[in-house]
Amino acid sequence: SSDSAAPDVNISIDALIIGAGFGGVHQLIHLRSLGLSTKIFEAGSDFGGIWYWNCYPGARVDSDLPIYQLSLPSLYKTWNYKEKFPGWKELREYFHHVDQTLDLSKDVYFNSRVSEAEWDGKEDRWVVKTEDGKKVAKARFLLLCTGIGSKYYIPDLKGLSSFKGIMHHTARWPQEGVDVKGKRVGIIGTGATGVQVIQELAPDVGHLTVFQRTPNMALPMQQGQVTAEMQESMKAEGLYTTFFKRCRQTFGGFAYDLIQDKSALDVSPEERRLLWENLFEQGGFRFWLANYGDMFTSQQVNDECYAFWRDKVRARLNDERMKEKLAPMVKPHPIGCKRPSLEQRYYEVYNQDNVTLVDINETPIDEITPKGIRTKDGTEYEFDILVLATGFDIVTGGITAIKVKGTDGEAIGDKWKNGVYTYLGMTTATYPNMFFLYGPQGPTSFCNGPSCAEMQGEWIVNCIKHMLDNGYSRIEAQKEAENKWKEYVLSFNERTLFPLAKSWYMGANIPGKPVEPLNFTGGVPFYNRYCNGVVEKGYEGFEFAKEPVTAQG
Ligand code: NA7
Repeated sequence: SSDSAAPDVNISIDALIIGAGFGGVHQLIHLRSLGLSTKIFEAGSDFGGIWYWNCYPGARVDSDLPIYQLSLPSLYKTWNYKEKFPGWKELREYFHHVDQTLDLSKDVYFNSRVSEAEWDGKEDRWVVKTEDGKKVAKARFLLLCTGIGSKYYIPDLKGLSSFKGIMHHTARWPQEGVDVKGKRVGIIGTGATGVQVIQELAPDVGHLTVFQRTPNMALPMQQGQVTAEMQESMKAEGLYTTFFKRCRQTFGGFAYDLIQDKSALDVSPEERRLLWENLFEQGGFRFWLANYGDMFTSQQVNDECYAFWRDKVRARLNDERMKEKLAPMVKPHPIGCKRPSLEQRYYEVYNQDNVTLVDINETPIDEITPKGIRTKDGTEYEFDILVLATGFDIVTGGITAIKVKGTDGEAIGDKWKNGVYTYLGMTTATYPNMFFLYGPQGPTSFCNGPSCAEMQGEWIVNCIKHMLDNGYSRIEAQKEAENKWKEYVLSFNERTLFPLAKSWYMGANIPGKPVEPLNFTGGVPFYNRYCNGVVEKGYEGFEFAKEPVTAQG
């Protein structure tokens, strides 16, 4: 018999981490080194974070070798990737390597989705509970390492539950896979995920119908196989440490950087063109994050970048209608201001006879039927499988999905209902001893994941060390400090073209979500300098205490 009132696990520890992806794993490793008793509650049944959940066909990281890994020598010295841009299976193997090397599993509770956390001001402790009521942790520090994509989003489409075929959101793709061979497949969404699924499935399916709302300005990935020998010789030459260091100096935390010392318009059209050809040839995010920086601030430069991209794409398409749908003559939004996907054979898919592209601006989806999708013009498309690649309540959704209650008992989702407030993108006022990695108002969404997890993670670990060294039991961000940070985030963003695109960067992908910049768009070096400056000024904007407030009163 089960007693639902008594939790199976009831622990009292120094630090509780939510999430076992890059952020959570980094925190576990380093908080353990500080001598803190630390545990992770992870919703999935394995390590990997987004690479646990995102196991849809073609799921793959957009960061190229060797930077998509932690920079700890004990980890990278004993690990080699097989692909330049590794897929989800290889990334899971990487996490198993990290686990085996550093013996992490013993501190992780899997299948443990956290539903609430409450601050206990009498003891300066967080009380954290899992959804099933089976686990409770009392911890001095709470680390939210829930990533940007832990809360997936399904639009409220009429008749959705009536569909009789197989239907999955990409973030909940069955771990064992789905047989698509020869099937009629429909897919809604052409974001980073949609592009990957479409190019992966197209060769195998019977017929593929893509429902597109906004064309993705996808860039050439230039995928490749990589050998262990090549990686070992890079390590022997000390190149890995150079790469890891470089990632902290560049706008996007990648090994390449924006050109900031001149405008694209300062050089001749020929010189610009040569650079762009080169960026395309090298692939990855280079056309986005190694381009002229004023692509993000000048419409004229952005127009030229768009025209270059558009002509490249059109040259790969046979059909005039497809050209106009996938790479319109008139730019629908500034290029680079919605997240570009990296593609391998995406555009060639649309030259296949068994592929249909439905522009839902032209013919909106009317309803989901038992057999498929009916559009407003009366056409019914029939499917065996329906794929929802409709994205996430991104950046904030993973945090607000948990009922985190701070000093005034307010849930964080309520505090952020009309807009996000954080200090440095890592803390928020009235939530003492709570830190988040990869959260809103940080540089995360333009940043190579592990680089960002390490930069923010180290700042947090050093902050906690500062508290231990000084005998503090509590740290709290001040309201004025978070207001100032918000102004800073807004002022950077206002100087860019980002507000002109209806994107998840602006919270605009979820109906009803406040439209505001969810990221710090000043880039990694600015961000690091600011955060380090706060430390140099004695943790300016934070208040510390040595005992619980109530005990003092
Ligand atoms: P995204 O980038 O948010 O893409 C979601 C896609 O779904 C996008 O093409 C949307 O069109 C489309 N969408 C969303 N709602 C609807 C409705 N109601 N009807 C039709 N189409 C819709 O999510 P991804 O999973 O691709 O990528 C998420 C990020 O995770 C990625 O950028 C990486 O950083 C990692 P829209 O463009 O809004 O017109």
